[in-house]
Amino acid sequence: MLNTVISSDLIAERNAGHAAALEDDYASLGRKLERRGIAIDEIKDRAKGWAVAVPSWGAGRGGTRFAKFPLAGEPTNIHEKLEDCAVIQQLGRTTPGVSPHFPWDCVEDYGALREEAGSYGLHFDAVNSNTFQDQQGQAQTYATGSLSSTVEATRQQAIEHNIDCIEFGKAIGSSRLTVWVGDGTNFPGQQDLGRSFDRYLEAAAQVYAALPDNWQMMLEHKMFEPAFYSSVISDWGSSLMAAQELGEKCKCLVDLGHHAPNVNIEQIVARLHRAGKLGGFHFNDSKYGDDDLDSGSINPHQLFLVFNELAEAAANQRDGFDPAYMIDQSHNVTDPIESMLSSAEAIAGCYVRALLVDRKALHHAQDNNDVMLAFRTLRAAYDTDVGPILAKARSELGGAIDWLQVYRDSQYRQRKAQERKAVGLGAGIV
Ligand SMILES: [Mn+2]
Repeated sequence: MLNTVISSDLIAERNAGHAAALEDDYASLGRKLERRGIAIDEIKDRAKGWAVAVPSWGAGRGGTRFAKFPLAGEPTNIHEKLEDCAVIQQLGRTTPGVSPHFPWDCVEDYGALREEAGSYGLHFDAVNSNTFQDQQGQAQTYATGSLSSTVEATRQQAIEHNIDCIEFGKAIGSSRLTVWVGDGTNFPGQQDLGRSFDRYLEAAAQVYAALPDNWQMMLEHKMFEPAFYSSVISDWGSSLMAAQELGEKCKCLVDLGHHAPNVNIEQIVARLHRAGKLGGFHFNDSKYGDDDLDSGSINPHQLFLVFNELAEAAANQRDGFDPAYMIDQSHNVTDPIESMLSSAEAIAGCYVRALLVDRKALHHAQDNNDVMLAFRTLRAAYDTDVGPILAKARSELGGAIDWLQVYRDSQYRQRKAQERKAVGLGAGIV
């Protein structure tokens, strides 16, 4: 029996109030799709199988380097984060995976933590290492670099931390390690751009060597921040070079916010797939830089185009095509549970829209250089309101048709504000 955090009766009761309208909308959309040769139930069933992981750190309020405004009742440890992730999964039914972060989520007993997640119907996804900040009592500082540090002892400390993360991950049932380093420089001349990459590769190879056979190492690139002149793994080119050099089990992770403005991310996705190196995603959205805004809140069309490339990739698979999908965003002004439910829905919506693309017609138009027909074929899928498909999939899995209504009616956050200890003020964004 699963530990349900939100009353199943409340979900069923609220769903009953929306059932007739949903059936009407679903039937109407079904007729529309049928005219396009698409069986709506098949799409809905695929939506039911879709999943995107949530980050444990996303359950708390984010912040900027200026300030963080805490939320009453936000989680203060991994156990409370899991409880919040359980709410997201119970209402939305697309987020059974939780991606932990170490040392933030370190515990004494990882076997027990795995069971705790399982009691909510959750499992652990990729584990994330942290060599971008110093911890209490740490021997070496990461102030001027970690895996690429000029100091041998610092590189060694960063290697050992990543290997520890693999061990924690093994105990909680994970099989992927995501490595993002904040290494870089703020001044021209501060470090040699070539030699810092060499040092990174040499250290990362030692982490790679510790990977179990069935594991994958995902390299996350980021153009800037915390370094503002140069970053060691700054772009998909550096990431691909490193992944190719490290070996077969190493792939690239695409965080949507970690590119220069206006970069064609969907093309990067296609290129990485071509190289057999598309490891996974961190979904979020941005307007100016790495703003870590909610997925699909600014540019839903770009998100759809990424999923269109993923649909093409799935149809033209290369060795080991199995990207890890995860949300990675900073919820500075919303309740993180609401943001992640909204984001998971936006992401699933783009996945479903990509399934609706008439690929035969698209490829035919492309091959014949019928530009407008190719564009309109793609746009027809994007313009389709897939809300009824997502709501139907959710409700059939026991989730909430109107998750925002049920969440607010449950008074979950207000209850947690009474039970949980207050979070301190401070800055912090990842
Ligand atoms: Mn990320």
